[in-house]
Amino acid sequence: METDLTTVTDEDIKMEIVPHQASISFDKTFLLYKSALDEMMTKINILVEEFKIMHEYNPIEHVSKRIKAPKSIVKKLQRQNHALTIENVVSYINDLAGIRIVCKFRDDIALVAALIEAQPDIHIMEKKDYITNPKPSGYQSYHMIVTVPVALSEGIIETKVEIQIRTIAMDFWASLEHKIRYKYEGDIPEHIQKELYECAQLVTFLDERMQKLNYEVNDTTEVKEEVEMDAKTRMNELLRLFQYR
Ligand code: 0O2
Repeated sequence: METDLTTVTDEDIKMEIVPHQASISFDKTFLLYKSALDEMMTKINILVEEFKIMHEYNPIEHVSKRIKAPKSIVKKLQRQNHALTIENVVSYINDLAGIRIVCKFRDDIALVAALIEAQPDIHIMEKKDYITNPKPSGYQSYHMIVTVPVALSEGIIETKVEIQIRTIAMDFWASLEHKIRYKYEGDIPEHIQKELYECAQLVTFLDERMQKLNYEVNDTTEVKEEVEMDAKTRMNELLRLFQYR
């Protein structure tokens, strides 16, 4: 039996779903996604710690996680013309569990994405490169939809997580644009859209300049020698691949 979510409010989706006796329990579904976030965060933290020890450098500035707000879940399903059921939430909402990784420099994004991709138990479902191809709004970010195994009593459940990777400057732009979009309920006046688009171009300019400056002040030869010395490790393979630093 499918769960009818038509009466769901943004106040408390849970209170609305539970009385309909879901075939997939609401509590269990959200436990699954929360656990997937925890699993993914642990993996990212280990990668960062390992990278710091090996290369005395942390490509990640900060990481945040969130479970999508009920109101946004309902809006997205309605926009996609899907019935408001918990089954459709699981099938069609790819970003129910979301992680945002903010990096210092533009080149760090490819490095972090490759480190995640190299995890043997992470399955990559989809990649969207809005850095090479920014959205018409000017939005820049690298998106991955992955599945991460979550061990429940009945077995392993591969659970979807959306990972957004971007620079500090891209994140600054996206958070302000998001606020503006919300204020105008998606219908941003044309002159503000234009201003935002120009700011996005400044973000690209700033990221490129900062990246260049970073290359200039860091001695890259030391890292290259280190990479060649320990060519067998996966991490250094990745460093070579992305010509890091
Ligand atoms: P919220 O409130 O951030 O959660 P999919 O998720 O793949 O099924 P979609 O929407 O085509 O469908 O995916 P896409 O384009 O990869 O965008 C997913 C998320 O990226 C959005 O989630 C935003 O977080 C972010 N995003 C995409 N475009 C923009 C943009 O122009 N400006 C800003 N600030 N963020 C953007 P939601 O669900 O739209 O919103």
